[in-house]
Amino acid sequence: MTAGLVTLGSLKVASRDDLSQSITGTEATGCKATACGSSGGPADMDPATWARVKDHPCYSEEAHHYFARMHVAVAPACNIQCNYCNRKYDCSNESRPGVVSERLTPEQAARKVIAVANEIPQLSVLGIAGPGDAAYDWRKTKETFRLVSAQIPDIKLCLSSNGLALPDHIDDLVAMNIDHVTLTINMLDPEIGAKIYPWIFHDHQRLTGLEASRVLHERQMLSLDLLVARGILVKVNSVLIPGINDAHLLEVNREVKRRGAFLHNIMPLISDPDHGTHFGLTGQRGPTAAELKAVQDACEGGANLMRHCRQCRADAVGLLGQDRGQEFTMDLVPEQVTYDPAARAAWRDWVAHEREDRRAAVAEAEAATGAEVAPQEQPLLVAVCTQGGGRINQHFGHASEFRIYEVDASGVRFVTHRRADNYCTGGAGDENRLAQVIRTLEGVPVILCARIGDCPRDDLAAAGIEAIDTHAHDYIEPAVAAVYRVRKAAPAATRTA
Ligand code: CLF
Ligand code: SF4
Repeated sequence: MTAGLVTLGSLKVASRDDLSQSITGTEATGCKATACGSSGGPADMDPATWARVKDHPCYSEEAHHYFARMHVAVAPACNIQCNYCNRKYDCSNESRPGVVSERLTPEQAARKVIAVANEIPQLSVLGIAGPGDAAYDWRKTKETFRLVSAQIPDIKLCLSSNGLALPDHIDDLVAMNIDHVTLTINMLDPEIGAKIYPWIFHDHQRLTGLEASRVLHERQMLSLDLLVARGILVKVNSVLIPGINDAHLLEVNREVKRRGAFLHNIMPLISDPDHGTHFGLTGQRGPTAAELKAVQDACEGGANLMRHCRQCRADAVGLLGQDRGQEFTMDLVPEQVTYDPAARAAWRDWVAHEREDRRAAVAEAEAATGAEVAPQEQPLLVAVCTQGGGRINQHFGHASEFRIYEVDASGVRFVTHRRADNYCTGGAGDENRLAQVIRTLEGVPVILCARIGDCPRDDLAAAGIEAIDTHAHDYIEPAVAAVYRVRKAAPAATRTA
């Protein structure tokens, strides 16, 4: 059965009902969902802020089910060296910041953005995140934004910077209506910074050691203060480096909150000798999933946390977790492209309707729950296969990413995502890949998918993981809550997985 299992990116101009049927596999007749909680939605912030983030996939967890971003790699120059970065490294299968396959001029980038906007109606944000520093390589960043916003005025402009050069461009940022800026802040303490940054280039000088980190810290705090004062939403990214800044990130979280950051995104260090980075070559490891979660959990109550980051390449295209960049390399982008706004307008219209429908389902479900969390109750972890739209709409064998939710009597919360190679290759299952998926799902006893074959279902069950496809095309949170209620009502010994 394949009805409804479409790639979101393949959707073109269509009626609202067509879009609904494409994503859900059902007619637009409302949902059967029952219970859940929510995060990063309109209930969590004032209406004016919600209006600014509701279509930004990184600033709203809810939005990342519906909207896509693209990065254009126009800014290769950088003014600092991070021990986790090597901008020379390229691999089309590698998804992490700084990695790109082709660098673009602003004119090429503008052409590419228009081509993508015509093909991917979910596109809402153009980000510049390297491969160097968008604020240091400012002339190219600014020219790219100017060219694109002249043609697509409603696209959100977003940039990512280490903060060293950003104060020099604050007036430009405001004048250009750049509403979202990410600052990477890994430390407040220069002693810790000296273990992360060997040098910086500032004010025509190369600085090293403690002096470099002291100046970088001061400029990062100045950037944050200026951006907040000028009304720009700031997300702070921090790279979690075990043994260097793990304990320190709680302090960073509290300080960036105090200074007015909107979100804090704590990301795991990606480290591998093959990447040729200092940390990779010296054996500095990244955190385990449990270590990352422990630091994130410790920060609860401080700055709001982003947990759905996918550590995108600097030329990523598509929904978060998707990378369709290879479909839009410059040799595939026509010399002449004309922007057609119809597909994006139809998509927004559909999303507005879908969001209302989903919220109604969530509210109904929450009203039906309302129980207290029992003492000692451990939340149930549930993995979900989805292609977006907030629905369980992907076959198990096609999933290369599992979204992990936790649920208890207080509701359903998105926790993180875990990646593994997809089980099905060319129509057949791969046992080695299934073993990898089982390892990836360690500690997660339930997986929800749109469909699964008997063989992988049995192997998962043997590993203690119940695969459920009876919630195919339902909204995620209500389905997760329904599974929780069933498992709570039926002791494990009486269930057949
Ligand atoms: Fe790009 Fe960053 Fe803007 Fe998003 S990414 S510049 S805020 S549009 Fe998003 Fe990608 Fe994580 Fe960045 S998932 S790496 S947080
Ligand atoms: Fe690399 Fe970004 Fe660090 Fe520059 S600021 S060295 S581009 S990670």
